[in-house]
Amino acid sequence: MKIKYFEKKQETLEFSELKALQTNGLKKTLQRIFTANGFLKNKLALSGIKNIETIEKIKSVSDIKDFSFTSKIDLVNNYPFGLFSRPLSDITRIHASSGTTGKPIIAGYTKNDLKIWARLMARVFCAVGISRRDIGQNAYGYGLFTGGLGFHYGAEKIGMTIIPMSTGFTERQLTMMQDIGATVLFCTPSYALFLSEEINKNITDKSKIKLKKGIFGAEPWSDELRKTIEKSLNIDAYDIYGLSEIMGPGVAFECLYKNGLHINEDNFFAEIINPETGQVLDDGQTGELVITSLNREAMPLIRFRTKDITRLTREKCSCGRTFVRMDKIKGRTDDMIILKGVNVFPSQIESVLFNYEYLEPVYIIELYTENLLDKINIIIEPKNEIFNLGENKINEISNEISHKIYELIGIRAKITAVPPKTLERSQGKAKRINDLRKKI
Ligand code: DLL
Repeated sequence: MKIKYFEKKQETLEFSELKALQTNGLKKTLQRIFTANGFLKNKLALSGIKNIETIEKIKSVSDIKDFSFTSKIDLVNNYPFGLFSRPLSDITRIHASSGTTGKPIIAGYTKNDLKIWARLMARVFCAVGISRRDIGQNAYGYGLFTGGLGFHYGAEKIGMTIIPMSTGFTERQLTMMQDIGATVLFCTPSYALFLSEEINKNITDKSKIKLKKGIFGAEPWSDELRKTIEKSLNIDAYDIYGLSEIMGPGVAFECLYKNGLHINEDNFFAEIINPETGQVLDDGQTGELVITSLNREAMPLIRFRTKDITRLTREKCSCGRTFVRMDKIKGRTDDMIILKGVNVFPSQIESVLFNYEYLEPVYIIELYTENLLDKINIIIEPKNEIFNLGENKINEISNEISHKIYELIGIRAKITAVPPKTLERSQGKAKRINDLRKKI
């Protein structure tokens, strides 16, 4: 495998060099927050940072474990600019996210923040072997969502040809893909899947599709979905992670080895905590990812609780990057389903369903109440050839799937099969859960 880096020195730092850099970044970040004199400064006071001298005394970035967390609710309560550490005149761009709670949050960037973001995205492209000779079809949404512009400026940084498609207009996506000859695709995994269905349905001469790779993220997706996308588009698919509060896409990324996502640790300090107690967990233990930004100017955040569930490993990666790796995100604490004491993430159900070749790779998890008990109904779409075999066959496969889910995950689920192409295909982040439970 040919390993490429955008910034080899930073991406392969020795552990001690990295820690020194992070400690320095943390101190600068705290000074920025302190000088800005806003909501976050008051929060720092609760963590014992009452003056500049206490910041100077910090010995190591891991001293941060005694600081209090920042949460999405802090951003919501201080909407729109309360967490900015710079005056509006220094802010070059605004992004926003409505997130899962529906309440908006605003993210601000200085000119320098945007420069760093483009560099970190350039690292992502180099890590998966994308170069200036590639043509990128960018089907992430352009606008307030960080996906479109985040990918766009990273692509320009390495000098590839970028097609700013944004999301939707699927027919036009296919036309441009063929006419311009896109070699790489950027979008959510669920949209990649939809595009692959449309390509296979509408384009008979597959030689017109030049795609080789795709970088997909912004929502949880299983390795089984990766395999499905790779097979149907005949490409290599890589995962990318990020969130508006911290920057956008490019916080963490997969390399050619597809063996966990490298966190851009010279810019972000990552911890895993027990989401219930807030206690820091060791590498290898699964919990909630907490991120501290080390270089952000406009909106630096200390110990931001992402609600994303993963674990970290420092085992050496064959690509030579020394940045810590996180597992593919298992799900969000918000999306965790608790049924009769069993904790389940949609991605676990997905990993069972997508093993069945006779199912379309789409599903909805419906939660409902029956006789005061929470129940789960998984809506699946068998492929045409199976669906047409009639009720007995549908019952047979439904029982088989229900049994497999019980065996692997430990929950008894009702399975409902609907005719092919019934379920909505997603163009952005897929909505997997439909919660019909009666709230008491
Ligand atoms: O989704 C940023 C992004 C754009 C990432 C394009 C990757 C590609 P938000 O809209 O603020 O930002 O949503 C952030 O999305 O906390 C996760 O729950 C989820 N998420 C993002 N990437 C992944 C991923 C963008 N690779 C929230 N796997 C995060 C699983 C992801 N979940």
